[in-house]
Amino acid sequence: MDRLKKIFKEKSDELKVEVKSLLKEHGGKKVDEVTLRQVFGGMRGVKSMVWTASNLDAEEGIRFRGYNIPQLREKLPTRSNDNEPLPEGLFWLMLTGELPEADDVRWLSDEWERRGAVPQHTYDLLDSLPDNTHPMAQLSAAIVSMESESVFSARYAEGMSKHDYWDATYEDTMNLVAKLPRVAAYIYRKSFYGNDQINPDNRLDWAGNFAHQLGYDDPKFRSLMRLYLTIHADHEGGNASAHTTHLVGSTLSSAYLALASGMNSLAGPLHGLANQEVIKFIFEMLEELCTDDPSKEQIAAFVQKKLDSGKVIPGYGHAVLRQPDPRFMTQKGFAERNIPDSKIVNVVWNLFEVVPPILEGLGKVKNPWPNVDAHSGALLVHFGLKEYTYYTVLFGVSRALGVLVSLCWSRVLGFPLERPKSVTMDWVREVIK
Ligand code: CMX
Repeated sequence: MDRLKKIFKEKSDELKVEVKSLLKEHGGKKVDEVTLRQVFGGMRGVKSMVWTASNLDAEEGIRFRGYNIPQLREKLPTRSNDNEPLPEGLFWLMLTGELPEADDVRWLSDEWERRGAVPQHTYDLLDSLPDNTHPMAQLSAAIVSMESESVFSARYAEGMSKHDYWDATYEDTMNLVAKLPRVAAYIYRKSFYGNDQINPDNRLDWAGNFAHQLGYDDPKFRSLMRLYLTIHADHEGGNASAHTTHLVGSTLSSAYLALASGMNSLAGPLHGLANQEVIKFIFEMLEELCTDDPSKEQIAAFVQKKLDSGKVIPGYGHAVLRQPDPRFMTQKGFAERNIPDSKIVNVVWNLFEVVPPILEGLGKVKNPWPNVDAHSGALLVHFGLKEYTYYTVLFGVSRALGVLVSLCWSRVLGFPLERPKSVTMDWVREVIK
């Protein structure tokens, strides 16, 4: 048993005992009430699942196993000559609850490198798709095609005991996370660089190697990728990509099928696809105004025009957060430290000043502040990655870390099939009488 799996097993054995006795003694305790507004309104705030890896507070933002993003930047191991955290470290923390040592993270980088080979049929499948297939559809298809490698599905077919589900899911998780950067980079080079593929450089870490395979060897871009793939990894369990992965995984679908479903959910414009929509919005604005340095008045007028035409302002608002997203602020900090004079980044900062009062003025938007997607595209454009239809794939590679860790926890704790209750309009009419 490898060192990470061993720690995970020990931690989960402890938690299993706690959950069992907790449910025995307090299983009937009421923890929530649900209003009709919540039933009609996308189940906002309804407490309905346990998510070990992270927790989202409306005011404070995300904490991973209790650590906020500034603390992660301080405490997670980094690569020499870089200050940004390695996503390997966050994966370790989310899975075990313990901060890893530099040696643990090196081991994990090597382990993912060892497991990273992608089956030829996945490349063949990607090559067979029409050129206009959106990169997120390609990612989803590629992940489904790799299901042929699923340890869980193979062992299940052989009659695996339910006590071993967690082990097979851990193996699938490690293999899938290891393969994702290779597959994602392949999609990028195939879609935008005539299928001119770049071989992995196995001396690099998971994120650095991903940047390299995309074709970007600027050390600052690698640094950005380490930070980017860390901060997008998890946002508790209720967001659409996490919840979808959780729901599909609860049927005992393999990690491959569950993650592909989560990626399909991330691909919607109200969720992860907002990162492409933000930069599209900015490009449209710059083109219409014939400038790369619009004034705040010009930005305000353009934003108002979009709202008047019945559109949302992408990158703004959130279903839970009620403050500027710390993930936005973290990316802003990266830009301030590394590329303070970037024109496109300055447009994002001006939008940050202009958009919130306009949204507040509508009187209905619960959170007028920027979310994670408001900043990421401008950083990528600055480094030359301008193909914005690809942006959500980067988000997806990162999000895989959190949702797959949580799938491991769901399997080890033996969470059952998820099956909430729906109601009819007749029931609603009856209940309000
Ligand atoms: N621009 C314009 N209107 C907005 C808005 C925005 N950015 N955010 C919310 N609103 C509107 C809603 O459309 C809704 O209008 P109606 O009552 O006319 O339908 C009203 O304000 C109330 O919505 P809310 O309760 O504040 O927000 P929700 O929890 O329903 O939705 C979200 C949250 C993110 C879908 C919404 O803010 C939005 O559409 N934002 C733009 C898309 C975006 O950036 N998504 C990425 C989120 C982060 C992520 O998952 O990656």
